[in-house]
Amino acid sequence: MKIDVLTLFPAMFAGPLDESIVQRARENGALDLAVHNLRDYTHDRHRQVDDIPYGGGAGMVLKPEPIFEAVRARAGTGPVILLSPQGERLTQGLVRELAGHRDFYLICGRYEGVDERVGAHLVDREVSIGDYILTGGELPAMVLIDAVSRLVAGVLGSEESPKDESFAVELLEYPHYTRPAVFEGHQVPEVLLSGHHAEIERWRRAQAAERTRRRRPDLLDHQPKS
Ligand code: 4FV
Repeated sequence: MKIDVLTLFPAMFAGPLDESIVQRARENGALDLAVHNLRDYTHDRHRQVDDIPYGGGAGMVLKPEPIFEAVRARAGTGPVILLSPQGERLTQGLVRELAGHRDFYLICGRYEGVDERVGAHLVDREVSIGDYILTGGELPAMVLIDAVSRLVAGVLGSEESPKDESFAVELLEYPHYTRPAVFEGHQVPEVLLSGHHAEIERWRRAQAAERTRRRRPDLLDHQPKS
């Protein structure tokens, strides 16, 4: 999986994507991450990437030219994605879809946002990680990269399994427990110590459904009526 990222702050990607699972995926070639500096696609001596908004108002807007030039210089053919609060919400379903591509290109906004012609004439999708305003699209891009990389073949080792986790069946996950069986007087549910795998499976499904009903009833709206 090849992922390209266009950003004004390439250094932000050093660190979060250099540890644990994502780092291992980059080392074993399952994931090829290329971070591009937007300023490298400017040609004036001030390396200008933003300008004042037409129609007035506070803040600055990222100019279209460097972004169009950067994307047009890419090698990949996968979807071009702009991270923005105006985008479709990132869900495990969308993560699964993106993990099916051989490559994709992420654009990180900054300041008040990017010129509207980027969304209208350059990108395939706009994606939001949630209804709140961040200082930039870099953290959303890292969230998306982390979520997608887990589903890329050869990324998760045996100790991690994307098999029956939350949202795979659009339900919240069942409770997890590990040793000790009693901690500060709090006992692990007997059924999990029973070794009866069918009963454990039944208990886990019931817990996942109950927890979803209580905490995220909205998720049940999307469930296919059985
Ligand atoms: C965001 C989000 C987000 C908006 C203005 C960057 C900021 C600044 N991106 N999901 N929520 N972006 O807040 O994706 O340009």
